[in-house]
Amino acid sequence: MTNTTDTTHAALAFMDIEQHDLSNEDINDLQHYYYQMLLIRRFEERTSEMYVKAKIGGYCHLNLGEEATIVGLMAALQPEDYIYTNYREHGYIIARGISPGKVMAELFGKETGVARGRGGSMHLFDNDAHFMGGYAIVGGQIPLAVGAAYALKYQEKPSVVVCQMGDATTNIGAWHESLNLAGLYKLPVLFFIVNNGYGMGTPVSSASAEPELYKKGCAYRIHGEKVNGVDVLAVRDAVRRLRQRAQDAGEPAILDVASFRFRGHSVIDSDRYRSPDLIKKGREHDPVRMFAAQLLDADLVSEIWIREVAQRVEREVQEAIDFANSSPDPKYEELFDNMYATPVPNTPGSAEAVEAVRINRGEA
Ligand SMILES: Cc1ncc(C[n+]2csc(CCOP(=O)(O)OP(=O)(O)O)c2C)c(N)n1
Ligand SMILES: [Mg+2]
Repeated sequence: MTNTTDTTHAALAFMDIEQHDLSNEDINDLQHYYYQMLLIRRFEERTSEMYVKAKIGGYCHLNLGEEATIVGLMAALQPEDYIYTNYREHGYIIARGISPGKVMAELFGKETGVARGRGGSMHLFDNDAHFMGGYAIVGGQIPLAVGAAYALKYQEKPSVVVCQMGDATTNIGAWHESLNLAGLYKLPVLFFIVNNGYGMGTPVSSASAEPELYKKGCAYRIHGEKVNGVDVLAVRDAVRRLRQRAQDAGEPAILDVASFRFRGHSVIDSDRYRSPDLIKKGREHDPVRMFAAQLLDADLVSEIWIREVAQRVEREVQEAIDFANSSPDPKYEELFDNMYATPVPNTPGSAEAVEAVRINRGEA
């Protein structure tokens, strides 16, 4: 049987783009998808550069190659919907409309960041945008997303929850417990699996007894589908349909989104477990370039327009970096504020903790 689950050459064939009929599409939407994908691409490329310059500390995972997956998902959501993600989430919050400057500032650990510099790359959050984070513990977001879907159903609100996660996360116990409750209570939640074929260096087929991930809800009677994550319109349409179903019928669903990660797991992974040939062929499935070709073929944009978007994006990402660079660090006197919602006995108070920081910095 052909294995289309790991990122193999066969899986890449599944990522060939369909020829869509674009005549019924709103051209402004299509142009906006292209702009957002390019913005995420350049944001991530520059993020990688900023990491090497030590402007960003800690872990950092990029969305390079997954731009169509992200923009397709976000294009199908409504403002009232809620989004929970894993740690590979920079592009999602940008596609949700948060300014790249606030995101870059968060990566730099600055006070002007989306989590006031306390979260960093893996904990992006914006309450107003219903962007509920950014979780570094694999699968940590899943029970929370299902809980939120339960709350929405209980309150009879019409919105849905998207739980973005990676392929390897389908092997975590919390997913199965969460699927059970989502199936049992018919919760409006969409499990959006970004299937880039690997959990760090481990391919799907070495980690999952059922390598066709969209089937993993069958024990809980949860519907699943697979879609080409390189094709922004295919992702958008699949999410729209499953979102509507979740809203109307309270039917949860799994969407297995075949994607290709252009680089290693994180910025410090040298990606030796994938063959150079596979990486080269995978990068040929470039969602940004392929969408540009579609728009040009259909005469919906010109080469000049493509160049202008590139210039605009270049400028906006540079502005984001400048904003992050010139923003203040959080005050270290406040670093221990907001750690707990309510007072907790035997934890150091802010004053003692600040004193410890002063001693560490040689200021005491
Ligand atoms: C509970 C837990 N176990 C292990 C890790 C280490 N870890 C971080 S990311 C990762 C792989 C997850 O892969 P996947 O779900 O496919 O997401 P991707 O990184 O490919 O987007 C692992 C094992 C962790 N953060 N949390
Ligand atoms: Mg993965």
